[in-house]
Amino acid sequence: MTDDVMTIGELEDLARRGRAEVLRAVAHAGAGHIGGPLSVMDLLVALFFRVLRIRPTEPHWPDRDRFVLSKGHSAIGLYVVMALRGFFPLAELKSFDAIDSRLQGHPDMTVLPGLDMSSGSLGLGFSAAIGMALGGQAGGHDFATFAVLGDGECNEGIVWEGAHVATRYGLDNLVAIVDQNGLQQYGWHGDSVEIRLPPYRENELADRWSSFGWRVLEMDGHDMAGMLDTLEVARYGDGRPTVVISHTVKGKGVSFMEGSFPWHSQVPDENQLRAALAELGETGGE
Ligand SMILES: Cc1ncc(C[n+]2csc(CCOP(=O)(O)OP(=O)(O)O)c2C)c(N)n1
Repeated sequence: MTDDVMTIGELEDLARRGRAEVLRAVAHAGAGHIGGPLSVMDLLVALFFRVLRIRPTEPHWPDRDRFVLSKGHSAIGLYVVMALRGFFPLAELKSFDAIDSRLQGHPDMTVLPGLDMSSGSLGLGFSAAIGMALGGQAGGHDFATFAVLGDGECNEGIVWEGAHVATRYGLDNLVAIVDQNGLQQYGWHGDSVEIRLPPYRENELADRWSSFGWRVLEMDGHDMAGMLDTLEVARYGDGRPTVVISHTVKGKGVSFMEGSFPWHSQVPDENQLRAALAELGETGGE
């Protein structure tokens, strides 16, 4: 929780600004991911500014809620929100992906305080989150553990091994949130290779998690007010772990990136960056 509770409008504005910072950082580094960080931006703002019990100036505070970005390739989205929240200076975003940076292309907990887990190999971050929730339960701690996964990530077998274990131990202190943006890096193609099919059909993900015994909630991952309501419910379990299916748009916020799988990890050139920033209402330079 922040000390001063921000309004919905202020949170929305932070997400808009966060998207612009993602684009600037990736363009500056000449590498990185865009589609996933943009789809998950509103959620990260909601979590870091309202939902998670954290202290940016005391990142190792033992009672903090644990957070794992299991879809670790969206690291730049997480770094931007952590910087906005005060974990480190915004200026450090310029070092994204440099060899000696704390802000690696995928999160590295050994160099950046505030990260509870390194991630990037899809599925593994979620397993670690389950371990944290188990530790919290065994130690009688009241912190919650949140893990954010991609819908493409849910193609990994280890996700379902974890889903099984979490219900076996009744981990109602665990919240998985699936950023269901309907695209992955490539995935199955439709009538041509330019058309990529969603990793899961409509309702399929919710049914799968439910069949593993999880409580399933759904939300619009771009509706800040609705998200805060849903995440508040998710935080307090009912004996079962909770999954929130967050319906989003890959590349959200920039018309020519939305729903376009090549923008998973494409780097904008100067003109594309200028156009994207203009769409986001950023008048400042690139
Ligand atoms: C085990 C593993 N296999 C493959 C990759 C390469 N990879 C990186 S991102 C990605 C697609 C992930 O899709 P999704 O989880 O839907 O992420 P989003 O659309 O939110 O970016 C893949 C296959 C990886 N990081 N880890």
